[in-house]
Amino acid sequence: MNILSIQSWVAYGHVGNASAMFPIQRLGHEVWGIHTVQFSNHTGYGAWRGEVFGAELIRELVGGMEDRNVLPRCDGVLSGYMGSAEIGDAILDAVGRVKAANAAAHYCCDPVIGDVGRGVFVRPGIPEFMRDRAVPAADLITPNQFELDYLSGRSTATLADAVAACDAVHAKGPRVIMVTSLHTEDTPPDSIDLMASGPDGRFRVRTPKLDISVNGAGDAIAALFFVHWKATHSTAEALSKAASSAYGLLARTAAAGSREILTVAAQDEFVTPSRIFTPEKI
Ligand code: PXL
Repeated sequence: MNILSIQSWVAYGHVGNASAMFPIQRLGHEVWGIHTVQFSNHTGYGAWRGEVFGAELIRELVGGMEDRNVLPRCDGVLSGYMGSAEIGDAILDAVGRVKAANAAAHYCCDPVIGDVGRGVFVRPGIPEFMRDRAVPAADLITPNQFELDYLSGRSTATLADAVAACDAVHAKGPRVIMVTSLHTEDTPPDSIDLMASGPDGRFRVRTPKLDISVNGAGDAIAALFFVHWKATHSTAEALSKAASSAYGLLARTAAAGSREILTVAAQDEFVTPSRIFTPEKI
């Protein structure tokens, strides 16, 4: 498989493409990385240096790949943290070009907007861009609970609310939705749920809640879910594999007390997770 991944890059640590690309490669696939920013480190540190790239650079790189006639071999586009709404436009343009070259390609959008604890952490205009432009163009999306609430215009206190919110978002376009970091009245305090909804059903996995605060885990989960879904077209199998690998990655990170996810040290978890979480049909 060849996946075009358009996300941020950090020199130190693992978020954006520096979180998403290696798991895809470790699973044996090619990933073509276009970076939307290059920062010294992730923004969770409160300070960083570097540059947000312009939309024009992204268009140039896609244009250069078009010149090489490689887009017909692109099986999917993955996007994450966008930096600016103009970059979002360039990403949607890339999706259109890839799909024109290969009708079997899919677009997976991780609609990075914010999180329950932090609120919205992207620039003004990005939340609306995700809701009104990117999500309707996507085949798959991977929101966390905060993002699902925003995209659906609902609040999700119960699992039934989350299902209804997914239905509202399916109606806008995406056929497959994976919800991460889901905490409802049905979730025990020591657990965290992930849910996925697709044409083959709705499923939930429950994993132990780990006592860590890291950035970039969602970027790895989205990448894992997308490639496993592409390989199987099974919502349940993609959810199980993504959740199991992500849990293994985070458990290893928690055990080491690391501020950065241990993408490299925990690499075997991407191929053979230590613990397999089986989805329940809901
Ligand atoms: O994980 C999302 C993300 C992506 N890219 C950059 C970030 C973060 C989260 O902190 O800082 C640059």
